[in-house]
Amino acid sequence: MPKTAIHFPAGFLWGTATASHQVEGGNTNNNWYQWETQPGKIKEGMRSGLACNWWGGKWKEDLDRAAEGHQNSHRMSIEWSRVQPSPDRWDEDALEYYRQIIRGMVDRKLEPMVTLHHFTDPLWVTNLGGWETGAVLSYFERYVKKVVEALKDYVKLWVTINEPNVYVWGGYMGGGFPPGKNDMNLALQVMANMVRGHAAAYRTIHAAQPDARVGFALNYRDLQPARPDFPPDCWMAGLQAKIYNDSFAGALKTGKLDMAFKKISIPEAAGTQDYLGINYYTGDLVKFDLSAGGEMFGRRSTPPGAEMSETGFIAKVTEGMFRALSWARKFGIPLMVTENGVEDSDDHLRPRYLVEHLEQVWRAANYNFRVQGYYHWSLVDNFEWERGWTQRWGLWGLDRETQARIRRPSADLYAAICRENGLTQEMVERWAAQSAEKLFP
Ligand code: IFM
Repeated sequence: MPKTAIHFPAGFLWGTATASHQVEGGNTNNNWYQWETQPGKIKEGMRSGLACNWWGGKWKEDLDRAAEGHQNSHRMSIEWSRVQPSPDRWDEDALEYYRQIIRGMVDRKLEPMVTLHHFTDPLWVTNLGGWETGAVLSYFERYVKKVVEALKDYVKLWVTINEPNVYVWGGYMGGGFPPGKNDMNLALQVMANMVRGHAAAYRTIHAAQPDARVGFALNYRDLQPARPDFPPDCWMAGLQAKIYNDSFAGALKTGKLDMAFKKISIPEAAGTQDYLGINYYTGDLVKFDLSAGGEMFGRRSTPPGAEMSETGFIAKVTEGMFRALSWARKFGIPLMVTENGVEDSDDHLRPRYLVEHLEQVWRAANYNFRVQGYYHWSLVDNFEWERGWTQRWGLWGLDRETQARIRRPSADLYAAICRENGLTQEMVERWAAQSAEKLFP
């Protein structure tokens, strides 16, 4: 029987994604460093420490791996606390080092996608009240201006804020992120300030670089009713999706932040995204339950039968990727999968997770959804926030003692996919045999 293949549109961006605090090492001037020093905040008392030692130069060999793996883009983030260690000081050396890293990407033919805020705030920002007050906005705007002026010769693709919904849920609704508060009103304030911060960043970037492409990265969760023919489950799933998935992106379209219980008008945010970044990992079923007040009366659970990741953090819900991209069409702008991946130290699941999610992206592209790129999380194992080093997300493993990188089979599979700009039947049979029948029936 002749073998077959599926292909992505010409010019599709293939990359991996990383973030400053997770890979650089030695970040001691931000809210996460402070969080790590407090007992009980990070699993097993783990610390980011040297991380993947990118600040010590290891980015070079990791970017070599990305380029040798036929990727044509890389998503990284800038650490605000390095660039502006105190409100009145810019660290030009740090900026120059970021310029070097980004030039390193360009030299390796990796188009840089740069995130300006990925969960971490400088400690001085935290001490000013973080994103809880409007005071942060003018500082953020100045930081963005400084970075864009320094990097605009090399960077066109910008992500203003990574996963504002996770920052808010994690930090203000008991999710294990700093500042560890549980306060709905503060959560709303922070979300609104992040919308304002995004809007200010959008305008600042475009003023400095008119042809920039600016978006943010949304953590999209596929929230489905547990009993699709039971209206209360449908309402609860819809309500949770409205708040978690729709609110931020909606505000950037309409200028209104709609958090279901409260609507905040932010007119300056309307029309401030050139593309929508989607970080898609997993989904939940939502069941109406009067005893689940903490979950807004919609108890979330793992879809029955879904394959679970190593530590039970991710349920493999591949159709959720298609649903995410389908949902995103309503914004009428191009789409990027800015993150997707799974924690899996022995790579027993990652190859299947990867090919099956990519098939969903391919389906979307074939229905002419405007999806333009895919970034796998992540290039190499890195510091996974409150879960420390207990989860391994890399195409490459990391030995933290020696800083050696360990090639996982998925690194070879992803390289073959990027080179082909698609998936061939041979590839899937070789690296993800269990998915072969499903993808190529
Ligand atoms: O590691 C994180 C990343 O920082 C943000 N998105 C999800 C990833 C995996 O949990």
